[in-house]
Amino acid sequence: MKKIIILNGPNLNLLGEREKNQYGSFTLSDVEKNCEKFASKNNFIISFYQSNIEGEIVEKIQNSRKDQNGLIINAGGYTHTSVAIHDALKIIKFPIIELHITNIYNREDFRHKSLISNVVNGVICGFGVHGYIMALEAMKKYLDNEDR
Ligand code: CA2
Repeated sequence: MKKIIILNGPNLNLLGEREKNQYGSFTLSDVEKNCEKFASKNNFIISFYQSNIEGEIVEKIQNSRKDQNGLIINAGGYTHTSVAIHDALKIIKFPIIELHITNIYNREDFRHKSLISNVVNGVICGFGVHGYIMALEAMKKYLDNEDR
């Protein structure tokens, strides 16, 4: 069975607790349950990880390189600042999907630049937490076709 890791960056542990008009009222644990449902229907093994610490995310990406088949990342605020996460993603040989709950292009200017978009296969943003399922569907397509 194919293994997919879903990484979430800073502050996403608070999803559903505040800024509900922007991010919706689902919690990260609701999102995880939904992803688990999709995974079991589609014969994937998924693992879910959240950290507020840049270095921990870098280590998780590095450690995934030998035992995963796909990686989905919502790097949160680090999307716009982290050369270290960019560099870690660059070493990955399997498909990577960048994901954002909100449309980062209709928000503040500082969110318009992603430092990771140029080292991923595709980007999903602006579809709320449904984006996580969209990313899994996209990943399924990549893995079925054995692309990259
Ligand atoms: O839209 C996204 O998914 C973001 O990656 C979320 C980041 C933001 O810095 C990016 O520009 C876009 C922020 C995560 C904050 O997460 C919270 C959500 C709801 C409640 C509290 C925190």
